[in-house]
Amino acid sequence: MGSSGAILAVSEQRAGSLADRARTVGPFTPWVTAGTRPWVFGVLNVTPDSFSDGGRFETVAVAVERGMQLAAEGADVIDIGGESTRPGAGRVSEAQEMARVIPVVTELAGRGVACSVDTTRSAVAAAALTAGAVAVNDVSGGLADPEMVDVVRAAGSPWILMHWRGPSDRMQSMARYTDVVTQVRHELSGRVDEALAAGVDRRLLVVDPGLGFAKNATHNWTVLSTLDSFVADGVPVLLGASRKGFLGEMLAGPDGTPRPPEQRDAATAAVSLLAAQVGVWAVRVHDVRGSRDAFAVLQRIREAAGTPPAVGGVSDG
Ligand code: PMM
Repeated sequence: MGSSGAILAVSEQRAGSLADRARTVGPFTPWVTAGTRPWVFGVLNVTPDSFSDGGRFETVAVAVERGMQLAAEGADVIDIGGESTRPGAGRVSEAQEMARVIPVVTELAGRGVACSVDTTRSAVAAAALTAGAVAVNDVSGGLADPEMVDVVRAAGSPWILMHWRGPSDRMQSMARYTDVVTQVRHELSGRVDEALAAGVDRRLLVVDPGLGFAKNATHNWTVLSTLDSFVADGVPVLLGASRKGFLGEMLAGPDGTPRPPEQRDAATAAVSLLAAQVGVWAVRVHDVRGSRDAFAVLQRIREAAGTPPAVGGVSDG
C-alpha cells in the first residue's frame, strides 16, 4: 500500500505513554471522554444516495462547508463517508470512494477540524489517516477488508467496530436472532478479541451495536432498551440511531407512511439523551445541535441532583 510509509511515520510519532499519545492524536480517543456528555460525531455523507442526506453534499466545497457548520454547531468529530450503507445499497469503487472522501478530509483537517472516516476499505482508511483523519469508523467491524486491522494498528488510530453481518444489499436477510442482545454483544466481543489478538491496543477500540444493520425495528428497540449491557461490557460504545428507518416507522402518519428522515431529529435527540444516561461514549448524528441540547439538559439535571455523569470511556492506565 502506497501510504504505509506515512502510516508508519505516524505510528512512530504516536509511540510513548498513553497521555503523550492522547496529546498527539487529539482528544477523540476512546480512553478520553468528552467529560460530562458523550462525544458527538456529525454525519457528513459525500454520497449521492445515502438515505437521509444523500445527494446534498456532492461537491468538495459544499461538503466542507457543511462540515464546518456541523463543527460550529458542536460536533466534536466530523464523520466523513463516501459509500452509502443504506439497506439495499450497492458498492461504489474504491477509486470513487477515495475521490469523494479524501479531498474533504484534507480540507477539513487542514482547517483544524477533527475528522473520522466512515469506510470499510483499508486503502481509504489509510489515505484518510494520512490526510489527517483522527479515527476509522468501520461499519463492518473489520470483516469487509482483512487489511483494515494492519492499517489501524500501524497508525495507532482509534477504530470503531460496528456490528455487521454482511453487505448492505443483503444485510436485512441476515436479521435473524434468537436473542438479539446476547448475539450482538457476543459477535461484537468476537470482533474485539480478534483485533486484540492481531495486536491492536485495547484502548483504541470502540464498539457500536449497528442499529439498522441486519436488524429490524424490533431488534433496534430491543438493543436500545438494553444499551446499558453494551456499556457494561467495558469497551466504549458509539451509537448511530440518527434519522434511521425505525424512527421513521415510529413517527409514521395516520396512513402508515414513515416520517421523512429530515423530520426525525427530535426523536434522534431523545435517543441521544437515553444513550448519555447509560454512559455511551459517543453518538453519531446528522443534527448535532439537537443532541448537544439534549446533553445540556441532562447536565443541568445532574448538577441540580448532585449526580455524577455516567461517561463511557476507559481510564488512562
Ligand atoms: N450508520 C450509518 C453509517 N455509518 N457508522 C456507525 N459507526 N454506526 C452507524 O450506526 C452508522 C455508521 C448509516 O447511516 P447514514 O446513512 O446516515 O450515514
